[in-house]
Amino acid sequence: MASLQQEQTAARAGNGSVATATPTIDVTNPATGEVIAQVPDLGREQVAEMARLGRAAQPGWEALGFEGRGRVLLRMQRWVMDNADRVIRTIVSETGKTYEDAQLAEVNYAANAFGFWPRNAEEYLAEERVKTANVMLKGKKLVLRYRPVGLVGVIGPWNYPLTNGFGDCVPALAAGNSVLLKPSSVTPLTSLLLAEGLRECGLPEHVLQVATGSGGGTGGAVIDEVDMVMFTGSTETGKKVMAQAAERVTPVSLELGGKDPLIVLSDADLERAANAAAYYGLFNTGQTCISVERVYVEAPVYDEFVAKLTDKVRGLRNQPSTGPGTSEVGSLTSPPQVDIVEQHVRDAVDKGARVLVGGHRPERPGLWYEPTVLADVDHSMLCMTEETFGPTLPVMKVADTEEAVRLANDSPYGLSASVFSKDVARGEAVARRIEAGAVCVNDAVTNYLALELPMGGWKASGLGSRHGAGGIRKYTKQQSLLVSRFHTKRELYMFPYTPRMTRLIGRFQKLLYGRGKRD
Ligand code: TXE
Repeated sequence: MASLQQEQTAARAGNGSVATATPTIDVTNPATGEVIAQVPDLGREQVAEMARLGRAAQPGWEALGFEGRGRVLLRMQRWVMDNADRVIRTIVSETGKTYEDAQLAEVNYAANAFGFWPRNAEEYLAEERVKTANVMLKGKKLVLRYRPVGLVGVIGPWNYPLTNGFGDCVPALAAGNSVLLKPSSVTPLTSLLLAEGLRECGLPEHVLQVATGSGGGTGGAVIDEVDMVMFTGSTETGKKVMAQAAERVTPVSLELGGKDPLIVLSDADLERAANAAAYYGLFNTGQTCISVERVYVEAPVYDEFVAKLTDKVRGLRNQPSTGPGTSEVGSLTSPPQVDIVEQHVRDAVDKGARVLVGGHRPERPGLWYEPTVLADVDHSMLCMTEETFGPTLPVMKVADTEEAVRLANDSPYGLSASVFSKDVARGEAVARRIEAGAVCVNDAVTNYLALELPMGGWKASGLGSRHGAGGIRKYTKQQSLLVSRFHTKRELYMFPYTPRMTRLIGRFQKLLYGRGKRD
């Protein structure tokens, strides 16, 4: 059951307005099946009140400037490190992931983000003086500036409650916005704990509020209240979010599903490729938007690669993580995931795939599925075409590079991909042909750690991007200024129109645009 601190945090998330009548949602530890806390399931009126408070707090936060806001966020970087073990254990308790998955892909990311955004926000959002080649505007001052949108709504998923929910709040705050964060109803505790941390670090009241509750209910109410929506989740829900946001012409940034391919060329370092496939396919129990979801291997090295991969996956401990170094692959996090994984494996086997390791639900409480390698798969199978989001690695033999590229691109998704070859120039040439927002050569996933490098999906994988200049500018509205400093009382083209002036303007246009050799 909820600790006193959790109950208090939950109550405060609703600004103390959580009446006893507010319905609650159980939070379950998916590794054990035990209910560990309850949080309020906030309704429309409560979300509207939070939005009002967030809007009221925003101008004061913006007025602190980059330096004042940066001080709070940088203090939070230290807080995350000082409280790392507590944060990790909270994440592990509500996601079922391993200690290391929470440490590396969540705490590490958050600590980095709480330093990166305050250090770079000012430069990314600096006013720009713009020069124009248009002679009609000579002498005028042109400026591009960025203003915070006001109130940002962040709707987060359950696979990375810190990185992909809370992590998106950091650039929004650095830009001077207030934020309403709607964490997944499956994993709200991490967001509540981090919000508590930000308050301890001096974030003014109501600048960041956590609206716990259901997707369509609380999440839908958030969409209707905010000035911009950052959503991470499934493509199906992303479309609904986009449609609802369209009602008020609210901008959205969407990070959606993926079916990321890993290509092993015949000249690859097979040891590295197999280690990378095992790790980047199975860390976080395969529940990473950019995890390796399918593998294509050129025929001459297929058997050797599959043998290496199978060996590595067979040695993995798939059990509850009770502390550092106690398990490699944790439980799944969201209840429907086990059924999806089971369905994909069964479908593959029914159509002729071989299970080389794994392939079952272990007999224990909680949401478990064994790390699984599937060989002899093809594109008639769900495991190669639909997002599995679980601990499976389907490996397909391809005749050559052309077939690998064609199949890698044969997907409605285009989030990321990776290519392995000892010939890095060849690897890079293949990478450039993949239809995805990010492609790694002799690596996978790690592009996500470079906060300077934009990360966003093509096709059904999303809209907009995280990281880089675009990762903070999306939380702002652009304003262009034109200031006319030296001018006459009347421009020549202004009223009244006369035949002489119209002819003169025509001649002037020909002089400007009608001369010169073209080809
Ligand atoms: O996510 P949803 P689900 C994929 C993965 C998984 C599938 C479904 O394949 O099997 O999505 O997961 C909130 N208005 N990814 O159903 O529904 C919801 O409460 C507003 C990939 O659990 O997309 C949660 O906070 N909000 C992904 C968030 O949306 C709504 C990570 C995401 O939930 C809403 C997770 C609505 N109508 C799953 N309905 C990635 N890209 O990393 C739900 N929500």
